[in-house]
Amino acid sequence: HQGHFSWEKYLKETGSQPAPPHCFRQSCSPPSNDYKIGMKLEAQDPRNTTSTCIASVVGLTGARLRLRLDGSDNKNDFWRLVDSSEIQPIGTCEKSGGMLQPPLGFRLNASSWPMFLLKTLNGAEMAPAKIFHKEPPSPPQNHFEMGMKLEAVDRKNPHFICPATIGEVRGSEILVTFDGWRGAFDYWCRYDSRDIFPVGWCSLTGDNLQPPGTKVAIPKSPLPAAGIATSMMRGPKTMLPAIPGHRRQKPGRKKGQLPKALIQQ
Ligand code: MLY
Repeated sequence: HQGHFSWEKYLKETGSQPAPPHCFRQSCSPPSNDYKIGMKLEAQDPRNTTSTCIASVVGLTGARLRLRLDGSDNKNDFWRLVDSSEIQPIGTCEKSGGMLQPPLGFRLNASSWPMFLLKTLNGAEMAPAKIFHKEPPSPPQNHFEMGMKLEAVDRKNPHFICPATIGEVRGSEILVTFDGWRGAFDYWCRYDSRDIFPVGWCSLTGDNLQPPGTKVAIPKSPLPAAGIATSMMRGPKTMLPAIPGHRRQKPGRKKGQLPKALIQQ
């Protein structure tokens, strides 16, 4: 459910533009999610990306799967789009001559892996090949511009997708900033990251879009006729004061001030 957040109203209020869909490495109509809880598949271990592991679907959210590696704990769940290249049907690894690996932090002795694998796959419901989708191609170049709005995964809380703004563009990299939050969740990523989506994505997939935070005032639309008075009232989130190549936030801190990472957001 979308709460009561409306992009239409918010874009008007903030006088901002959504990043056009061709900026993103996402299909123009989101892929269908035909997975079921409990299905098993092969996934790259996010903590050890050279390993292919067995994962179970433990949740479904829009076009994403909440995955847990078999033999791992429940504290390291991760989320993947149904058209991620990091998931594949069971049997794919073996076909290409590879071997399924225990996850990093396998809870049993490494010597019990072959038996564990046998048992975990015995009688398991394997996700059928037809419900996997091909990953969309990367756009040929970075079309993002500072100030454009988007929906982005909060990488510190990856179950959340939130309203965000492009804070800076540098070559193939973009700074994703989270609207209404002070900056602790912001990150740099490539323009073709799978963690960013066009405005309206969550409402198409039925995923839950978080409302903007309330820590930083939402800058009101600078009325064209209002001139200097409104430009002085603008908050730190407007597009004007940002200078390319400069950090939006001061990197240093004063004595006695908590490190940014420790401030409760
Ligand atoms: N610190 C908060 C979580 C904040 C999530 C911020 N995202 C949505 C940008 C908490 O632990 O509740």
